[in-house]
Amino acid sequence: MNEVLQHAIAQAAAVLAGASRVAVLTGAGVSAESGVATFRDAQTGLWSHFDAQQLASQAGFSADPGLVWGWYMHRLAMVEAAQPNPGHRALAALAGHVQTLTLITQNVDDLHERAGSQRVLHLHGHIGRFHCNECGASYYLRPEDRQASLPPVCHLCNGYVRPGVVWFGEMLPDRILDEAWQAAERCDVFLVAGTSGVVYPAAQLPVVAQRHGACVIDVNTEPSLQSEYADIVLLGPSGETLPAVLAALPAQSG
Ligand code: BJW
Ligand code: ZN
Repeated sequence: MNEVLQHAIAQAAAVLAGASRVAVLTGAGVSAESGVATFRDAQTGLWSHFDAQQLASQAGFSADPGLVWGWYMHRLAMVEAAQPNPGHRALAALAGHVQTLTLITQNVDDLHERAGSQRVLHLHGHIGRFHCNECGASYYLRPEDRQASLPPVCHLCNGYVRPGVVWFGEMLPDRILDEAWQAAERCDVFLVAGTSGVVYPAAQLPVVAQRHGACVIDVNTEPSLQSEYADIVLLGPSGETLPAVLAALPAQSG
């Protein structure tokens, strides 16, 4: 670990140790070390000819429901095979060091929960939940649906069943977004990890936090849109930098 990163880790630990309210926003990069492809890297192999932004949309689903269904089944299998990594575990443990920690994620996987985080605000939904695209009725996935060339059909309205995620152009779940917004407005420290920061309204949250006086920490393997304005930038994999921040917290904090 280089000196610049070590210094940034010490700075991050110092501000977290002095904070009562912490909000965390995670993105796909936090699950990358668990083997889940990041969103903008999700078009590997079989999927390399498709545009993820087009697949994750109502227009993409209408144009080719079987293609979009297959993409989600492929990604669901990837999530199910994955295990939480030290970054997820460090964030779960961080909750024990501060008075209030609000964990907000754009990820549709459940790796934060499996790492022990208690309540996770999923801005973009869940890849393992399903509902009818037309009438909203909930569905469980049957084993035979996984390999099917078309999505299952709703027995109430004949619409296609889709994953319970938020596509481009769709509204985020109201209450979850409100809660995330309030946490951003009220926190002392806003930690952003593993997100490119290109997707709104999630990308607005650290900006809101900083405008309300919070210290913004950005964790990413590459400079991101947040690192342009963050107060502290940790340039390195979250599975290494987040445990290092946790280890640098004074034992008596919280
Ligand atoms: C590591 C690492 C390691 C790698 N350690 N780091 C304002 C301005 C402009 C546009 C808009 C706006 N407001 C709304 C919009 C439109 C749109 C939008 O944002 N478009 C932009 C692309 C321009 N937003 C919406 O449509 C949202 N809805 C909405 O606003 O409704 C109201 C409305 C409707 C209509 C018109 C106007 C308003 C909905 C957004 C839903 C996003 N959904 C997706 C798909 C979910 C389902 C699925 O997974 O398939 O969510 S898109 C995709 O991007 C997914 C992700 O959650 C999201 C963010 O991606 P993320 O997590 O940042 O991943 P990557 O891959 O981009 O980045 C990974 C990062 O990790 C990289 O930086 C790496 O370097 C890093 N990394 N390894 C640390 N080990
Ligand atoms: Zn239906």
